Amino acid sequence: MAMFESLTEKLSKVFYKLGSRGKLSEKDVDDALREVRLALLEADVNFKVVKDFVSRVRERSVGAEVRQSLTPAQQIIKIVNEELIATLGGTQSQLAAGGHPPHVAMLVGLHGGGKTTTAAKLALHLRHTGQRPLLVAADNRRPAAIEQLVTLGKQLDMPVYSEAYGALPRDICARALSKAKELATNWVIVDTAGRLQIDEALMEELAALKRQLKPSEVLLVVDAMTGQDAVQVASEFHSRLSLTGLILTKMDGDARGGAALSVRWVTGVPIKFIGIGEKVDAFEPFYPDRLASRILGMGDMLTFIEKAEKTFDQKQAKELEKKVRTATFGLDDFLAQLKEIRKMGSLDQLVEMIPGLSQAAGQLPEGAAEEQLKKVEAIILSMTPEERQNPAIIDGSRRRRIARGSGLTPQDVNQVLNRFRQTQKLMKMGIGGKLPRGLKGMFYSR
Ligand SMILES: Nc1nc2c(ncn2[C@@H]2O[C@H](COP(=O)(O)OP(=O)(O)O)[C@@H](O)[C@H]2O)c(=O)[nH]1
Ligand SMILES: [Mg+2]
Repeated sequence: MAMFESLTEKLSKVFYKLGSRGKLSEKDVDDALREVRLALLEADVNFKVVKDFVSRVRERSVGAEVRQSLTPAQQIIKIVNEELIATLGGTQSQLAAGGHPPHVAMLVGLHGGGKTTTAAKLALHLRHTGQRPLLVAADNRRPAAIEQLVTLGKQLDMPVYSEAYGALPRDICARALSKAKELATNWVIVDTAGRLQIDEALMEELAALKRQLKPSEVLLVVDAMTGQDAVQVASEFHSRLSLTGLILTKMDGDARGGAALSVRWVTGVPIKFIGIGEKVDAFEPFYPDRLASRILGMGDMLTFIEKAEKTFDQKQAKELEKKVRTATFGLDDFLAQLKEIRKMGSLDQLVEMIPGLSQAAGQLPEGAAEEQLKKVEAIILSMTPEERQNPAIIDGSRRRRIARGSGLTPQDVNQVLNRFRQTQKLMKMGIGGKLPRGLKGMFYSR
């Protein structure tokens, strides 16, 4: 989405800078958050939203949320992502079909925001999900408005209820509901009149229609290109009509995106759909998490964070802890852990992302970590199960045999054994932490 390009670029720079550091001081976090704040303001995000957002992220970043499976920079990215999702509404918000059918969705909004186009898009979306919608042309202010909806209906082979220019919206709507029953459609989508600006007469007309139609959805169609104006418009419509949802149109445009990032937080009304083009199929349900990851521009990193947490934090950490406690953690386990890690991707890439390892990795030539891992693996594989479980029995002759078997030297075997013992000791003392740190001990002396 062109809309967030510049914001994404700025945020990426901030995180890149953070990522190049090992440990983060409070000042590092503050500096980064200052830049995040500026980037959001430049993207035209509402200043209150920015203030709230930054303070939530700061609080969590300096708080006690220590996760050993992530680097400090990754932890901040994770927090920013989660708070971005929260700002955008948390979970996906679906259409509500309350009461008996036909369910009514009333589309309201300013002139030119995309109501008529969106009515057709929504009808098509509903049909794709197995519903039977009827479109209603209740915008009686211009003959062209009725004609526009009728034409779209023909294009989509979708029923449209319309009357001659001049009929009153309330009469049109009353007769449209009978028509819906006659056609056995289960949704009625009402395209209402707009104005260039909010005015009292419009609000009264819409409020009266709402009382009459008892819609399960009152959806404000608002142009995301209008920035902070969109937020203002949404607040006013919501205070008069108690909106149930927002549809942001023209998200394909190259505005700065501030409206999209502010409107939910300011109004409390969920964004339900977005329009991403002029064509009738350029329309999607709104997913806060997808937009957040698009804005952050680091889908891969977020996937990694999720995977790493799942792998290390839960299952593995528990098993390891148990083994360490009962002192049965052997080289076999170590090998299994190494293999588990490899499943997640190329080792060099992973090492970059693993806490503690990332700094060390920076000092190594490319491929060195992979090389090291192969050595460790070869050595452990050349041991007997007994040796793996109890490395203390490995004497000089066993060491030479293992070296021959792995094609390496007895010194290499010693190195691996020493580091394993160090790791084991640290783990028993409870300061080695979870696997990634233990792994660090295997590769690099401290
Ligand atoms: N690029 C783009 N154009 C849109 C989108 N939604 C509506 N439009 C255009 O916006 C203009 C106004 O739309 P219309 O449905 O007539 O607005 P209404 O006055 O609120 O009924 C039309 O030219 C539409 O093609 C969208 O998501 N993306
Ligand atoms: Mg219209």
